[in-house]
Amino acid sequence: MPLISGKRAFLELLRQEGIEILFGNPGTTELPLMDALAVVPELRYVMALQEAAVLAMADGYAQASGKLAFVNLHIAPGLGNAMGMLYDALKAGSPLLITAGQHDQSFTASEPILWADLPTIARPLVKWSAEVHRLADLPRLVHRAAKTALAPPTGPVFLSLPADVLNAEADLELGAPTRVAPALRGDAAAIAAAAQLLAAAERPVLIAGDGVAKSRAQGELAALAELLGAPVWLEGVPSTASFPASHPLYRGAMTRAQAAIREILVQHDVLFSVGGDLFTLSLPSDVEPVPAGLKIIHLDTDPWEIGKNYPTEIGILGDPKATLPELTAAVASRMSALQRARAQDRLAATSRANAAQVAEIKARAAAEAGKTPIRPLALLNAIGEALPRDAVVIEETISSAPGLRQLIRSEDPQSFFGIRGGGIGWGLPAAIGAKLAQPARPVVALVGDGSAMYTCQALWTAARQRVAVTFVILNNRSYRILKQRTNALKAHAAQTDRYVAMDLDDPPIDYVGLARSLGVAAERATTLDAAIALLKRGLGSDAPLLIDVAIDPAFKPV
Ligand SMILES: Cc1ncc(C[n+]2csc(CCOP(=O)(O)OP(=O)(O)O)c2C)c(N)n1
Ligand SMILES: [Mg+2]
Repeated sequence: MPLISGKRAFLELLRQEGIEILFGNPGTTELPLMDALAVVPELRYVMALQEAAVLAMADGYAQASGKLAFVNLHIAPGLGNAMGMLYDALKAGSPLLITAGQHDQSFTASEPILWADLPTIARPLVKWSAEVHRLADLPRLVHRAAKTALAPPTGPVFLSLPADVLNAEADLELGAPTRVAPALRGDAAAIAAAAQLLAAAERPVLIAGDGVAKSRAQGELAALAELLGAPVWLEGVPSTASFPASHPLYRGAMTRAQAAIREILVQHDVLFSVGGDLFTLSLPSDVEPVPAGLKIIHLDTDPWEIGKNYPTEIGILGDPKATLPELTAAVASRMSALQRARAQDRLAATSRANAAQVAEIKARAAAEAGKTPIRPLALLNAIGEALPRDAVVIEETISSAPGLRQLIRSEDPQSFFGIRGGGIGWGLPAAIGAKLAQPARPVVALVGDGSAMYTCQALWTAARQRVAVTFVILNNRSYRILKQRTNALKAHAAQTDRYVAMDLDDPPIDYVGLARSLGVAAERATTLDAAIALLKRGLGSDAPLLIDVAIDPAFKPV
């Protein structure tokens, strides 16, 4: 073996692991890596100007590609800046290999500037967190990190890279990547028991979690849903298109309010969750969302999610795509002619309910289409009608979201990604990552004005890297969701009509000027027609475009 430096070995290990893009923001402790990159032009460095933007960009790339994404951050403050977006990536189960430069180990006892114990900072938000102490360990730890991020349930991992490890030279055996085969088929006895319960169910309901899109199991889930005539809800804060929105059994996203969840579930006798979080709630309530007597079956790649909150009759550890066909066949073989006839009745009834719901939302959107300022529902409807079939939508619309999962197409499993963790600022950079992952598809980001300001630096990266995303800012000049929620408290703010720290109108933020200053073309739209004309221009362009859409700031229920 010839001598190799740690920094060159590290880049070679990344190439072995299939990494093509490095998302990062450099500082002194990353200079060994930046130096090595000078002679490895095949690895593309995508720089973002704040670490929150770096991390969410890599998250969007990982989710939209299904592949491992690589991040390099600048020691303690860089990792700190990335933590909010790391939380979102953890909740989305994004396979990220996150690294940060660390000081030379001979030096850290003196507590030099920027130093902190990095693995301890990252640990609560990653699957595995470690520091590489010797060059000899580098190959083993990089391969372990990549393997761990991609092993089901997928998620972020963290490695701290001291400068002395990267600068050292050694005869190094680089080893090779390992992958845990993901298509785990669930336990046969449990599948048989689940089939028994589902075949006999009189009013079954299905929940499609993000795990369905991740395992590309939409078709397999649809086959079961059609056999059972069961409505399919997306999980409470869905970040993917886990069930095609055009399917007659599609019911949209489950709510986050206990009483509303209960209202849905009391209509059913068996609930089958495929990879869904039961339930992603928003505020405490005395109402128990799961009615007594509802039998729960749960299939998931993550044993933690099975029976996490509610006793579960049958818990199956397995991959949806690998497991559902066997389950569906077992259900089919157990259903009597009468049960099949009842399932067909349910299918027809649910299809009617679904069609009526979509028609009702579309009618409301049409009634609002002529109003000024632009109503969010009318905007969503117009965008939904204008988007091409192959569009990829990145969603962070916050209070403008109601109706979105009915009005915006989300068909194939890579057509839609939404903010999963709730830490805002994700959308702009995630859209850039998604477009880097899927360059052939048009990518549209729908982002609230408040959310956009957390990571607006990401626009510079879109310009710099020529990433043709169309950014639509839903600009109500406020944190409207917080006003809605404060108003609903029916207390001081509602009585005095004072909403502290929720307005973005004085001074108003000039998103057009902001985008242009970062190299991204931008226009403001105050009518629906202008917004849609600009959207079409963006979709047809090979450069990024930001559209600042003035939408209605009204927040009180009418
Ligand atoms: C990192 C982070 N900081 C603060 C919040 C609290 N928060 C939730 S929604 C919101 C306002 C969102 O405003 P905008 O994007 O304009 O959407 P709108 O409510 O107006 O529809 C804030 C500040 C959060 N969720 N995450
Ligand atoms: Mg807003």
